[in-house]
Amino acid sequence: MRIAITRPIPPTLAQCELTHLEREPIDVARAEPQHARYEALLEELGCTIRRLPLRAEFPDSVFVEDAAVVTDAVAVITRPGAASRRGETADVAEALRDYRELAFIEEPGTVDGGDVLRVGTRWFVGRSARTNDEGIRQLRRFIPAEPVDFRGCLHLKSAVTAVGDDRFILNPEWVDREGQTILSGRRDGQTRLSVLHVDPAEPFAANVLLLGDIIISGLYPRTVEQLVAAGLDVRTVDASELAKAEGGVTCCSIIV
Ligand code: CIR
Repeated sequence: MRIAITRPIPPTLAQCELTHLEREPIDVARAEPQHARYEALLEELGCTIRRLPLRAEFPDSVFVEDAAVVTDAVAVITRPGAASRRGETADVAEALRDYRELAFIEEPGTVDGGDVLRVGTRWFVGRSARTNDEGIRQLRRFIPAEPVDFRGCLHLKSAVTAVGDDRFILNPEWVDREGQTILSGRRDGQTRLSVLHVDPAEPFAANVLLLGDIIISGLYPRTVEQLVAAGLDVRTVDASELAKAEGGVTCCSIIV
């Protein structure tokens, strides 16, 4: 049985951090039922939802993924790169204590969970404005994550996520050839991973959540077609309001 840790959307969501997007109005009344349907889909795919308390003082707190990275052995509680988000980790740590030993990223290290990717047995960490070299050094004490550079988007998982144990989906505009070589395992004789590309008209479509089926935002129909054509089972959710806060489908849960 898997646990999915989630958190309600705060009424302050419109004051969220934004890096690559222009601020546009966010309709919290519309975001709430979208989030509820996302939780319902996680339940349908076998998860028990553990909902953390609503925290209006943290506008980005619905994006729980950034506060922790969970492996089979440990839960690494992050130190988020955005100062406004650092207080989000306390509730997440409290909940994860029930399932895993805890480890902590400490100052001056910063890591956002959105930068840490698992594909099968391999782990990657994106070097970003949120995840610094010291954070990566600390993370690697617990998780043998291979550093990957990217550009043009907030988190590594905005650019690439797993669609199977040996396959990932990528926006090639945001991860250069060197990064793609690391991901595919061609450099170190690692387990070879194969790659699908997002449709070029849907740059944000690489953020999918693999839970047996693949969960993807309904905003990306062309990429959905490609995933289906590749023989994958795909479930779409309406995540339009959270996308305006620079969040995708992986960000709203921590799967244990
Ligand atoms: C932020 O900038 O931190 C939030 N507005 C969005 C975080 C999305 N999280 C994720 O991709 N893991």
